[in-house]
Amino acid sequence: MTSNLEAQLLALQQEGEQAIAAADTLEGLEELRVSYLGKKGQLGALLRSMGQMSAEERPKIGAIANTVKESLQTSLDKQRAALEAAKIQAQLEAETLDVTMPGIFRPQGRIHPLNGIIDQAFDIFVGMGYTVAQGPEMETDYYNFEALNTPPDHPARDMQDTFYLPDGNLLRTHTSSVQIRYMEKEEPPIRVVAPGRVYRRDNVDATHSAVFHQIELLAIDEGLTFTDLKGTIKMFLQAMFGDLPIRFRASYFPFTEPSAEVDLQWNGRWLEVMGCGMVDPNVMKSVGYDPEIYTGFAAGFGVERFAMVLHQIDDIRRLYASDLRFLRQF
Ligand code: 2NL
Repeated sequence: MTSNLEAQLLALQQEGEQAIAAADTLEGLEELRVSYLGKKGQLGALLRSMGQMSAEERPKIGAIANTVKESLQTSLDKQRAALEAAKIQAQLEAETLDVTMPGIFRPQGRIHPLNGIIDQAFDIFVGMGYTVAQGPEMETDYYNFEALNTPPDHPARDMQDTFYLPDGNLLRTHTSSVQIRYMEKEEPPIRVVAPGRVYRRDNVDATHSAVFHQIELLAIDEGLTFTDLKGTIKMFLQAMFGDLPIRFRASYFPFTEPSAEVDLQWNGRWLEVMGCGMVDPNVMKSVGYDPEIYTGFAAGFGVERFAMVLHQIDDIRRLYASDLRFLRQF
């Protein structure tokens, strides 16, 4: 009876260990654990027959049963660790990236050089407290010329220079018209920049285009002087071009008095880069500002010219040709 039970226990151990070693999934292994060591498992079933055993046999069989149990448990733990490691290994292999595979081609867009200049100018002026304003490209004679103190016989109004539309409207020749509309709506103090497309009846060549881009700035306040204008322009040109010599040269515009042109010393040569001046009292009056209380300054520059100087572009037409070989350089 005793040796029979002992033999059965050892047989159970041998059979169990073989089954455990052969288990190839964690789920299968768990089923084996329940089957051998679980509450209603095979080891338990054998031990329940110990009840009929004599008092001297019981400890001996009990000790054997413990060894069997421990041995099976050790085998289960060992096999579980091996299966878990194999599972992780398989997962790692499945998730391996081949970094030598060719990538997916993602063509990258770029900022057009004209927009690059406009963005840069915005950053500088917004940093000085300016607001950006926009307005229509088709304008009335009033907003483009009359409100800007440009008399009817001024050469800029000539059919040769301006695109007139059949209905009497025109294509704006500068973005000053945007500034007039802005001043009509707002009260001083004013700090505004107006970027945009403008139109001139020029013959197209390497430096002229019938459509180009301009940025104008305007400041109106009590007590603004030509010194404020010079300081603002100097800050702006330094931020755009670096710390280069600049000079102001007396000039003339109908909408400013006094007026000046600004030159920049670039590669040892003086380049004309901007026009500017103190807002003419007549312009103040046309938007209903009292020129005895307010003064202001304004300036304008061509975006194409800045782009051509900064990027060494030799022909303005390259900026509109949509040639990818050109555009990919920026
Ligand atoms: C240039 C010169 C300039 C202005 C634009 C302006 C606007 C108002 C009142 C007075 Cl509302 N002036 N604008 C003044 C001086 C020069 O532009 O060379 N542009 C490309």
